[in-house]
Amino acid sequence: MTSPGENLRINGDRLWESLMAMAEIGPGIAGGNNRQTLTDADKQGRELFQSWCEQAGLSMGVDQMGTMFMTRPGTDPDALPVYVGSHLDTQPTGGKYDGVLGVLAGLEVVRSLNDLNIRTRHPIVVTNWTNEEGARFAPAMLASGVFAGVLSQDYAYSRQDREGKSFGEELERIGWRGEEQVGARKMHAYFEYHIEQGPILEAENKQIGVVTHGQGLWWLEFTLTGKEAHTGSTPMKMRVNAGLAMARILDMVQAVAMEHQPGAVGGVGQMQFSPNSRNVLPGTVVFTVDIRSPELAKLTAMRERIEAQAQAICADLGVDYAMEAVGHFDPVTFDPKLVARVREAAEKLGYSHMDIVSGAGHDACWAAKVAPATMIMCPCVDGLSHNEAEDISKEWATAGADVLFHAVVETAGIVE
Ligand code: HGY
Ligand code: MN
Ligand code: MN
Repeated sequence: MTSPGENLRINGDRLWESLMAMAEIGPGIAGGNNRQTLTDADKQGRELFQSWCEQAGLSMGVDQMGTMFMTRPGTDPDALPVYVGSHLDTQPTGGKYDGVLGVLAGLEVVRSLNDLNIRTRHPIVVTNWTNEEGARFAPAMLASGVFAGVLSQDYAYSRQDREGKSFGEELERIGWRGEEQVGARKMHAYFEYHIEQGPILEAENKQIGVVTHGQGLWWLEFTLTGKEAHTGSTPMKMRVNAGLAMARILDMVQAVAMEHQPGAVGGVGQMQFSPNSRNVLPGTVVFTVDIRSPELAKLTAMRERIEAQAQAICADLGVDYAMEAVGHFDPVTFDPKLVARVREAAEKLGYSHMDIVSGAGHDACWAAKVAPATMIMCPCVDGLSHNEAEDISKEWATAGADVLFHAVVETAGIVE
């Protein structure tokens, strides 16, 4: 005798079609996506997602950070909702699946519940968090950080992109500043399904990542000030070379991360030279160091070492040094009960699985501060992400969404 919901499966073809349709919006130049937060492409993606949700009978709420909450009612009006979500915004050269898979798999869970005419006690809320990537407006996970009460809404609204446009202005411009107070919503539980964005699951030939923890992160933005001068006629001993200081800091960050192995990473993805002219030594160099570890002690030690050595490098070269932490969260332990539920769902469905620590940051890392939260992961080809060539199979996408379906429904409670 099977228990209710024993054989729940989502419609993998429908999920895949939705992923491909969303990928049409904000196309990249190499097969991926450039649907950066609060751009017209993001607006288009939101509208498409909203239309799909309304076709599935969901009602929409939007908070003052633009986060979209799409609700399927439960039978118990007093029961807190089960949230399931991720993000639709992408990197400038992002893939089709990072974030999008989790939002559209959440919608697929609702579509499948509708097909099967299943009612749940707790409502289910499919969520699209604003600005998870932090590519246009640092830090990453901005809206979920405000929702969790870690970042202020004023700070978030003040964040500027490289053209000097602010988050608040751009949110108004695309017409997605909602009325709801951010963080007023209370969650019974939060689930996020996401591609691994790393090589482990594929290498271990596992279909499901049971995510037990998320590594912690610092984003340290350095502003180094040298002296603009001619690259040809300025003698070497007269140079105040901010570019050289940056190069030595980058090399030092690599060394510090390698000294803290295993379980530590460090690098730089973004830098700006000014005036950025071929034959002018830079006046200023701005770049962000991204360091991460699942171990808080290692993360703290790396930050301290990098700050001390960067100051010494700049002093040695006569370069002026300033540093601002523009992103941070401690390592996260996801809710053991929900983690066990994900593991049991994978087991019951016959999917191979392994416990894993998330290398990337996710909105679940902030949601975990205000509710029991956990994640599910699927493999991605060569572990590649934040690259337009990011790729997954329909089978991988479907398996993880099936596990999400079981975990969400078991948490929301089926009503006979
Ligand atoms: O930076 C991160 O880990 C995420 O992709 N925003
Ligand atoms: Mn993501
Ligand atoms: Mn990402």
